Amino acid sequence: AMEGYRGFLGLLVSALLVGFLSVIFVLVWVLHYREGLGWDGGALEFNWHPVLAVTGFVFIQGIAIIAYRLPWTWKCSKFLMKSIHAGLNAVAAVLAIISVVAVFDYHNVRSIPHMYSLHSWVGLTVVILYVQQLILGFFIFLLPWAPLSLRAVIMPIHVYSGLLLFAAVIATVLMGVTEKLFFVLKNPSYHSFPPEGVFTNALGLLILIYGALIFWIVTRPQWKRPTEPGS
Ligand code: ASC
Repeated sequence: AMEGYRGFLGLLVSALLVGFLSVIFVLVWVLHYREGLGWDGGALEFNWHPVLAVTGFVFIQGIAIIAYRLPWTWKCSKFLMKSIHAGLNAVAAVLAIISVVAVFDYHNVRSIPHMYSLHSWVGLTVVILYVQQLILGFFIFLLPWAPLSLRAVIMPIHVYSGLLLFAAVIATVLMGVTEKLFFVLKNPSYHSFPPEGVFTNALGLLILIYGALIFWIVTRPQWKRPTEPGS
């Protein structure tokens, strides 16, 4: 048991480090290589989009996914842990929505068409389904009214949907990074390996590795929260 715990801690610290580094990288990208941050209808406002997507929709969502796996919380009430899981996902949803608002606002000011790219199709779908997952989870699992039989039917769907959405968010971020680099790296162009291109490629890799670590942690049966009778 102690061995399994040490293995868990090593992976948890690795995941948190890689996730935190992803947030640092996206900040360095917009603050150092791009124009910085602001709410001006221009590039400064657009730059909130990657920052909030990576911070909220990737990093915080990843922590929400593994909330039940933290062994020192296993003595906490199930309701408290559900509240933390729901609360982190709610914060992630709000940041994701603000990140989308920033892009729509930027497109409006610049008269750029909305929703033409694959990134936007998958991304908006994922935001809408994520909010739906949050609302369904709130009413079915957090509030005390739903019968156990309904919870038992919905739980596998909730777990599958949550992991699928997390994977789709990461795929969306990789598409977003790629299209942004092709848009902005003109002189020198992306294909000439400029520092911003290499650095932001590394950001994409970090996000993929973060997803891989979260997915590993959450799929180890031995690291699941012990079930209590009647839950
Ligand atoms: C819950 C809860 C669980 C699941 C389970 C579904 O609300 O705390 O562990 O749903 O009852 O099978």
